[in-house]
Amino acid sequence: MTARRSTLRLTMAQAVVRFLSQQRTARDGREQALFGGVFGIFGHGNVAGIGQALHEQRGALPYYLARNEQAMVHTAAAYAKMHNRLRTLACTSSIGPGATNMITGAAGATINRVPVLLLPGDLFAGRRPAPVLQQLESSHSQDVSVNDCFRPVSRYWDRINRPEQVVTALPEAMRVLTSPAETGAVTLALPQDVQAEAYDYPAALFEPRVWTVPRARADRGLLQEAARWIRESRRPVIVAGGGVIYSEATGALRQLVEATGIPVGETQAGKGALPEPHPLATGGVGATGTQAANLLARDADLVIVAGSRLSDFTTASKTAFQHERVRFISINVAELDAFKHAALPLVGDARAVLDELLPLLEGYRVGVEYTERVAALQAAWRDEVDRVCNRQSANQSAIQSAIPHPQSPNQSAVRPSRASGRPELVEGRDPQSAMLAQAHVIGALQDTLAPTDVIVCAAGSLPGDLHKLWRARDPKGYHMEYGYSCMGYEIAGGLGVKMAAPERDVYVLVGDGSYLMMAQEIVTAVQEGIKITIVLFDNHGFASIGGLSEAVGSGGFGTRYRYRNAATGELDGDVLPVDLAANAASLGARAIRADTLPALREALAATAKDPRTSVIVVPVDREARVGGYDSWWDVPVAEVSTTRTVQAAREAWEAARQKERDFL
Ligand SMILES: Cc1ncc(C[n+]2csc(CCOP(=O)(O)OP(=O)(O)O)c2C)c(N)n1
Ligand SMILES: [Mg+2]
Repeated sequence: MTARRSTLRLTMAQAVVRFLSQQRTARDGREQALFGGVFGIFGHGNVAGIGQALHEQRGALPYYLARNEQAMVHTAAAYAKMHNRLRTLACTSSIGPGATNMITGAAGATINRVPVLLLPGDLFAGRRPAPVLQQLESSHSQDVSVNDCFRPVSRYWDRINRPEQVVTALPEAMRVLTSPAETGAVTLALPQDVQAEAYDYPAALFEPRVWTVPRARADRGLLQEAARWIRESRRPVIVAGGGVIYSEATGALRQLVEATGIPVGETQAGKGALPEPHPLATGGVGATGTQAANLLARDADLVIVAGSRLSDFTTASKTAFQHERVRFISINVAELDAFKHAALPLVGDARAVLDELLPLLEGYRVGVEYTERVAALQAAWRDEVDRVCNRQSANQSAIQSAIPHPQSPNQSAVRPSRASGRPELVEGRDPQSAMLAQAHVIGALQDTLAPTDVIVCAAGSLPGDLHKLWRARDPKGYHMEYGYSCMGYEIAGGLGVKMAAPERDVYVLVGDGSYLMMAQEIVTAVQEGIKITIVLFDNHGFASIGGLSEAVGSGGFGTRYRYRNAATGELDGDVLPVDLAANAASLGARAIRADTLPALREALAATAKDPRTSVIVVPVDREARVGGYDSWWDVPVAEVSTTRTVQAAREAWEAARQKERDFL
């Protein structure tokens, strides 16, 4: 007795849109729609397919028009990150350049382990009109398109050559998107002709479906062994990564550290895992970490890693942990991460594992001497931050004398300001008045913003400065994309954050280089009435890479936004006549220029009350940089060179490299 299967006759694109609108995720009994909408830019590769389906099924999923395909993937990734990976956005593009524009965003999402669904259009599966506009031709195969470039940057990749293939492809795509261990970019390449082709789809495909995001538990025996290791340790530290925040394990982490006295250092993605102020919060750890966290890491005999990929920034290129017999315990949903540094692997959800570890540690607490050391380091660091941010007065010289000399060539970020010798830097300003240092602006923002406000950032010198100086007072208040550190993420990401958390105020902190690379999503924010406040740090080029270039002996070559100088042949002429405030205003934002701290505070107060998206342009001194603290980052220096500074940098690099360790 077989009941006739009920079917729906739809185009493949209509089936995709209908299916996506029915997907939900659940964790801890809380359920939500997986997709908050679809971002897109239409072209001939999707307008008649996905575009037609979205139009016909208006109401199923809201559609947002982006300005650049890369940016819309960043927006989706930021939205997903803000939702602790329980929700995301889909992105539709045309074929060819629209599709390949998404590749950078895909790589960013996959590297950061956040879910995004990408639906690039693809060449005709039927092939008759080939070669079509924008087609990549190959003499060895007709089964090639530019969308094959998505393969290495996607956690799941498929090409839908027949309409019925989505019946099996879509559930697989959802499984990967909602898997905490496997998630990243999921790409379904949709040939232009197949998108418009009809098929009798089983109606069951469009039933509401709930994807439970599990809280996997670690092996019981390994948990007990981990508890033994912790009991044996005298100087344990915790490195908290993004996984702690995604799994909503911040409460469990606090309980565990309060019971044991173990201090916490945070990665960029993990900042806010133990919100400040807390007696055991030591701030960022690693290459851009705080002195407190880095000294504790250096001497630790046991490192408990929770939800971190242990990137080179976190491990200071494998120099952060110098105790002769240091061991690692790693709590992670992904085996790939849990086994790094030959760690005792606790493969599981951060919250579930921390919850189960806690009772096994009953009665254990670190020694009094260690607790006192943590407290002393923390207090010293707090003073240092206040000094660097110059909370009392905006006297620039304080910052330069305050910061100890860097430990390595790559951290030689503090050097005397040459502000007095550069009256041309800001037109119309008194050459004697010191230009703001970035750290002062960060201090002013910290003092002004509410704990639940979100700062969004990704590339340049800001991530390092913020990792050190920012006090994250809320687990979702510090949104840093530092897996890919992709210039251009900032504004697009800020849009995604605000869409995910409309109840919070969102502040995008962006350098002039990143801004010039990708500012156009301001228009999308204006179009949608989504308010973000952008603080634009203008230092006429790349302070970060300029500093790095100086550190490797190349003198900041090619990193300044200045005219080519006919006399020298170099880019060391006058500052370019770019008016960033005028640029922002032209895109529809409210634009304010703030040259001083009082002006900045005034601008922040004005924009807080304003429902519009605003850009506050703050000129900052490129040379007034924040230094490194007992840390290092491995950037190899030229082995042979005729330049003296390069030779010196190479020597210093060879010496510093001796500290790198293998953990086997
Ligand atoms: C897409 C992309 N291209 C290049 C880089 C390398 N890079 C890192 S920081 C940086 C300069 C950023 O300049 P800006 O935004 O002005 O920040 P600043 O360094 O001045 O603080 C560059 C080129 C990158 N991270 N991303
Ligand atoms: Mg800059």
